[in-house]
Amino acid sequence: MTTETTLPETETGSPGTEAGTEAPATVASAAASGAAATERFRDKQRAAHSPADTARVDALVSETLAAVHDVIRRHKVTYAEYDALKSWLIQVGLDGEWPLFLDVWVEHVVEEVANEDRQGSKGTIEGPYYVPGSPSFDGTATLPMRDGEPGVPLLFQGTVTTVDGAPLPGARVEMWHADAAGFYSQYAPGLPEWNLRGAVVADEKGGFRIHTVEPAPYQIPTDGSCGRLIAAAGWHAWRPAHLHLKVSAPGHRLITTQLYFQGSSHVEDDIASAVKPELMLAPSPAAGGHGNEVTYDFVLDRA
Ligand code: MBD
Ligand code: FE
Repeated sequence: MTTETTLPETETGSPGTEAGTEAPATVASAAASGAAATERFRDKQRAAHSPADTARVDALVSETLAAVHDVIRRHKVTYAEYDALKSWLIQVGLDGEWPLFLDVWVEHVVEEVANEDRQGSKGTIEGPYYVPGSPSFDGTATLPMRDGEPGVPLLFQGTVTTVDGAPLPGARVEMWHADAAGFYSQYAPGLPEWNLRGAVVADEKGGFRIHTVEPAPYQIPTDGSCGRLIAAAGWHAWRPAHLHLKVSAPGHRLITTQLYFQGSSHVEDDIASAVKPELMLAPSPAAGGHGNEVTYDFVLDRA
C-alpha cells in the first residue's frame, strides 16, 4: 500500500489583483522575488558573524525539537505526512522563500521580545523587502516614483522627538513600500531601482514631510511554497496595505515599524500578524486638494 500526502498545486496568481490593478508587463514570480530576498539576506549575514553560545544553542534547539516531537505524538503524524513536510521544506529553500516564510510567520514574536522595553514609538516586523542605501533628502522628500505613478498621492508628515518631548533635528526617517499594484521595487520586474524607497532628514524642529502614493494590500506570491502552504491550510494570502519605516537619530535606538490605513482590507487579519492599534493612520483630504495627508509623530528611546 502506498499513500502519498502532498500539498496541492495552486494556481499561479500575481500580487495586487484583489484591488483590480494590473501587473507589470513582465510577470512577477515567487521564484524571482524569493531569490532576490534570499540573496540580499545572505549578503547582509556574511558581514555579521557572532560566535554561538553552546548552552544557548543547546537550549533553543532542544526545546524547539521537543515542541515538534510533541505535535507528532499528539496528532499521530504519519510517514506520508513526514515525507510531505520534508519535500515542502526542501522546496521552500529552492524557491528562495525562507526569508518570506520566517518574516511572515515567525518575525512578529522576535520583534515583540526585542522591543518590549521601549517607551517610545511602537515597532513591528521589517519583512523581507528592505534595501539599505535609498536616496536621501533634507526636510521634505518626494519618494522616487515613475511619471504618472498610479495611486492616491499621500503627504506623510510629522516630527521626531525624544521620550521627553525634545525635538530630534537630523533624525532620519526612511520609508519603503509597495506600489498601488502591490509590487516592491528590486523584487518585481520592470520597476525603477529605488521606486517608492527613500529617506528624509528631519529639520531643526525634528519635522519631516514625505510625498508618496498610497500602497495597495500585498499578496504573498501564490506560485511558490508559501502559497502552497496557505492554500493547503485554507488560509488567505494577504497583508493589509502598509508603509515600512526605519526611524533613527544619533544616540537613540533605531525603530523599525510599519503603518496601516484605518478601515482598509486585512487590517484585522494580517497573514504576518504585524498590525498593532498604535500603527493605524487615518489620512484626510490634503489641504492642497491633491490626494490625502496624514501626520504621525515618532518618539525614539535613548540608546
Ligand atoms: C511584505 O511586504 C511584508 O511586509 C512582509 C512582512 C512579508 C511579506 C511581504
Ligand atoms: Fe511589506
